[in-house]
Amino acid sequence: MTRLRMLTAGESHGPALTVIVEGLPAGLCLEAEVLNRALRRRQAGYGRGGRMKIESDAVEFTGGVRLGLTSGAPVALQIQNRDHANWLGAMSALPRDPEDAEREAQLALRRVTRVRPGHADFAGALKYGVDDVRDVLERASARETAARVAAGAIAARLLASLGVEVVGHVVQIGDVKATVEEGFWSDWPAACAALEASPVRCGDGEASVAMVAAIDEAKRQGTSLGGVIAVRTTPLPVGLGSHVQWDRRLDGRLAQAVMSIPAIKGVAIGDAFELASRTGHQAHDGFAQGYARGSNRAGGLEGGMTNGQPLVLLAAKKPISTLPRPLPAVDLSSGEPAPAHFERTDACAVPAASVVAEAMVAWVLAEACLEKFGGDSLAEFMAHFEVGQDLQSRRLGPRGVEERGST
Ligand code: EPS
Repeated sequence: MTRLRMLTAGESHGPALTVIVEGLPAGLCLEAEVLNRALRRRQAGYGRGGRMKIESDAVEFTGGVRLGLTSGAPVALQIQNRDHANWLGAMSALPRDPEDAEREAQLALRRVTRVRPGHADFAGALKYGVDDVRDVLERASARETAARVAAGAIAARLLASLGVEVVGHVVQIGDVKATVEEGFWSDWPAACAALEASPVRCGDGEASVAMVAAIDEAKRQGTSLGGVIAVRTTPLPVGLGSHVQWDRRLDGRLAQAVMSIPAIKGVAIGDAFELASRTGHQAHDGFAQGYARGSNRAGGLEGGMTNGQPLVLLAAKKPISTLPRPLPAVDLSSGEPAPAHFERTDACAVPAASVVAEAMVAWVLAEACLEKFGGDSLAEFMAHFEVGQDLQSRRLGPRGVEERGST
């Protein structure tokens, strides 16, 4: 059993999203406002649709936190769906009542049978044997990622106690590519502030403007845009993950977590696909001076373990498949051709997805840190971390620590 577990529940237009996080040490400071800040960042980003004008995501702790601190018990929280008020009849847990004409009318209004290509609708309806695709789409909706961002913010809190920070940002929307030089990260707080100030969470001001224009154009055309997300951390402790077994390798675990975000179709670590066409001499990060490296092409991972460099992960997000100008599809109730279902959508959710990817990376890293350092209380966890750092420092000597940089 993994040390840290997360379960989410809830439908997009149901009463609330629920999250349970189990395995946290006791004594971790958790304030709702810290999680709410992360939720607001997920709601923002140019290109979001009508739903985000209705919601004002905020958590309510219902277990595991007392007087602002974790107790070691499972942390449970809820995020209300404000839009649920408009879906009371259609999303009620009560059994159908054929005599309730008003509710039957609401159910008919919200019934979906025209499947959206690219979404879970077709496969989900066949797999679960449902006539109303709403049974599938309500849970497949990217609304679920609000729950993950809340859990990720808890993970980030744990990482912060070790001096580790994680941030997600956007490096491409449609065909507009950003240029973010390595020097951008030399001042971490300034870099993060620049990302928050961009309407699309992009570190390249010129590209941000072009991305906004591209989103406007996509909206005009009734279509949507995808893009490329990057997640970056401050230097990580050496040795998170392991080379000894396939399911302990951190690169695989990170890829699984990030690939599980709706619409993410590819994950790359470091220079990844570019490495494929380079020679070995051009692909690896030589020890330039003592333990110092002149580059980070490996993206901070070697042999499935962190190597003390910042983690750099990229993720490709396909355009949202709910389209104002619908794709040709099929009506499952008749088998006849019909345009895909459309209610409303986001022209571009790449900035939001970068916040979700940040949450998932923070989650996997927190899990790996808990695995390596253990501890039932935060004090114990931090003490184990200090001992580990101390042992590694003694092994490398003062020069090694200086050259490798400390976390
Ligand atoms: C989302 C909530 C959804 C969409 C979007 C993401 O709200 P609704 O379905 O009420 O419009 O805005 O999800 C999708 C477009 C999708 O295809 O899943 C959210 O909270 O992020």
